[in-house]
Amino acid sequence: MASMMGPRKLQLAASLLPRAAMRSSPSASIPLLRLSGRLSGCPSSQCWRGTAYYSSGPATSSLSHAAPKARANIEVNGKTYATDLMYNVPPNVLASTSRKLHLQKDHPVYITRQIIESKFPAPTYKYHNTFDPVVSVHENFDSLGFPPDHPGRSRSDTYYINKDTLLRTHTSAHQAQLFRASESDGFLISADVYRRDEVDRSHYPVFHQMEGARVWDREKVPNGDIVAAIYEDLARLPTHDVKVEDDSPAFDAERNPLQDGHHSAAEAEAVAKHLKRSLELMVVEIFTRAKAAAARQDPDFVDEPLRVRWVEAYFPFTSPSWEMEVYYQGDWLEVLGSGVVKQELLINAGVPSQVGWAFGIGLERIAMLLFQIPDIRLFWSQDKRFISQFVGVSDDLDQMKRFVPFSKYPACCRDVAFWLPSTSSSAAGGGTKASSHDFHENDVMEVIREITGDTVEDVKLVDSFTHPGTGRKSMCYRINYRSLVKTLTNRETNKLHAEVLQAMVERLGVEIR
Ligand code: FA5
Ligand code: MG
Repeated sequence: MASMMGPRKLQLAASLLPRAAMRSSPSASIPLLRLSGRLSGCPSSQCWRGTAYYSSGPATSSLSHAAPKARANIEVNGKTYATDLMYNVPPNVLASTSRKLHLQKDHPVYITRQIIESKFPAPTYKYHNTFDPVVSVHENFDSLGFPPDHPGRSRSDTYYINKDTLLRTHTSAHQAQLFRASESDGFLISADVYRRDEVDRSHYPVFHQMEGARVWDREKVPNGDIVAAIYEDLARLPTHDVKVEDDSPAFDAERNPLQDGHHSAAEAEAVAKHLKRSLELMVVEIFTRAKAAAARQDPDFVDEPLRVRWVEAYFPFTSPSWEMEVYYQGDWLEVLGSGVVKQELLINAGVPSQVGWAFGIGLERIAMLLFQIPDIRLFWSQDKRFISQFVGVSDDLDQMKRFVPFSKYPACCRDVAFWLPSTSSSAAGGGTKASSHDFHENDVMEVIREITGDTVEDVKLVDSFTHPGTGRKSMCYRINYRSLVKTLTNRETNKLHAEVLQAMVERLGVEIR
């Protein structure tokens, strides 16, 4: 999935998880399976895909082979929507719209939201936790200044209900409406968001984000002095003693520009300082709680100092922009995107005299760190062994404990090698230019998710080449089958894999090798 920013490499999965979780156990021996053409064990070094990227090419409007069968009407949260040829929401994703993990008391996503909310107190910040996941293309993209050819708009990245309506890909989709309503100086939104994406332990087609924003009004602050008003508010925020690395200048004319004609340098700098301190206080709270939980469970726990840094970023709806990264088990992990709100957004929302900041953070990503949860599929588990570990925490955050993994079941790897339809080229994975009959890696991921539910831990491209004579492209993906709830027999794995192969032939038009 395209991140909601510009064409930059994403820093993902590998840095996210406890080291132990990144080691897969060697797979059981695998009998020969006729259909797959290729078999292999699953050496641990190959079973983890640490990075993902998306093509920075134009969005494609082609209708992929992977489109679920069109249905005239669908229902989401009690409302009916008419579908059209853009419809591409598979049943399992549609069903997730009713789960709302961020509203389930004692769920780790709920607890993470609670901790973040505690650092952005009412009434300055008003909380919005029940916005509908179905939004317009305008809300999700246009209102935020996404260019028409931004890859995030494509059907290979985004779940469309119809040409004008989609499942929100980020909580920023609600920024404009809240700026327009102007009910409070600040707001927090938590919500489920949807992205067509790869399959691995840190990606799921549904995850949760929290959006925050804070504005000041030139017409309401004393003497119209925004800078003085912001510094006064900054002085009221607590301080912290975590060392934060922040080498970049407040703005940079080329890389991270000030909004000329809208903000003075002093204003942008004041907004940035308030934004950064507010978010640092939040992350300090999260990690202080995570360490306290670890120390309660493990008397030998060694407390390492928290390291946080700010790096320049790009989003169509903020400038200058930054990401916060946290040093975690040997790697820098991106936890949030943020910046000074684009003035066009505030002008279009009818509040031109306001100036402010906004941020967006991934709740699962934080919850995985907070509770040491090794696999994102677990958040969706209704298994008592998962849910029971968090009971009572919402009412008393000091009871928080790290997740104790229940037994891990063996993995079974199967490869699927295939020729692409001769008219296709590939986008993502292969990284070549998209054609009108686009093959996209996300289509493979989605077929696998639809057929196997949550029994696949990850899928990765292990080989691709173009035949020198025919020019046809071959790809090979390794599917790592591992149930969260039981040991899969070879027979069960083979049956699932055969169904995956059949669906790929039927839906993607590939030819199995
Ligand atoms: C956004 O979604 C922007 N809307 C954030 C923003 C809001 C910027 C307001 C400026 C102002 P991005 O795609 O990078 O940006 O996602 C933001 C955060 O969501 C990431 O830092 C990460 O914590 C989380 N996130 C993104 N993709 C995933 C994923 N596939 N799985 C888990 N968490 C994710
Ligand atoms: Mg990002």
